[in-house]
Amino acid sequence: NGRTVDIAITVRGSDWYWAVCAVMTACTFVFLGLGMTKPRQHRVFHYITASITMVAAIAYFSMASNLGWTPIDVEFLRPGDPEVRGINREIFYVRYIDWFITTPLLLMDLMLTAAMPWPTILFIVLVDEIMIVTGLVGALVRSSYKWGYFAFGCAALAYIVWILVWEGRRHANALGNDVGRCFTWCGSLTTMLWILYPIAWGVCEGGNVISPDSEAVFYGILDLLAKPVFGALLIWGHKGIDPARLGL
Ligand code: RET
Repeated sequence: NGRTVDIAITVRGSDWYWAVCAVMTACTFVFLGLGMTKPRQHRVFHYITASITMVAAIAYFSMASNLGWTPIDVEFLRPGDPEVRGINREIFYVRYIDWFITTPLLLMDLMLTAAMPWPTILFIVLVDEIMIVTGLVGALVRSSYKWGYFAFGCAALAYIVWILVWEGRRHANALGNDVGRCFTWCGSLTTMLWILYPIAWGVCEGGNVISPDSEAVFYGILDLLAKPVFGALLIWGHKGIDPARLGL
């Protein structure tokens, strides 16, 4: 008669997921609509940014519908004791599918703004994908090896932050005041927010310190700032900038 302890099946949490889904959907249409007012050659950043909120809208649709998650054992009360199987937590793997698509696009927004060389763009996207995949694998691993994956992910993030705050800023400032200002605003927002994601992971998927309802709020606020608010700031910042100046 093994006993399984289930925790935190969200009820009210779903409303919040629907609300974020609605915001992401609305922003997708706004970003695309703003793009339609411009000639095709001037729509690069509208298309990239709208794709980001579009993917997020679908991910939030999944989570609001209580899909895209799997139960993972996070605590063993008495390891090896067949009487107690442990405590499991709902791990939303759909977040990582979202991030795998959207974080490279967010970096493309920033790297293209700074007119970075293609080899750097390619490499930062690859490192970003490593960061997301290590986060996913770490979230699914039951043992404390999960923190090994977490460490690899943090190393990847450190590289990304270094490229953004050092190389990126230098490149953007060389392109003029307007480009420099746009990159500094959007790059700083990104740097501050992205550092909070591993902290959220540590107290949710990693350490199981806060409940899945709190996780929904934590990641939700981060996602709203990192996608729609970031996107609005970026598109606004590009208002007076001719993409031809960035080699686009
Ligand atoms: C993980 C865990 C492994 C270590 C690190 C992580 C960082 C994740 C980040 C995610 C950013 C997501 C964004 C989503 C858009 O809305 C995978 C949590 C460093 C930085 C910007």
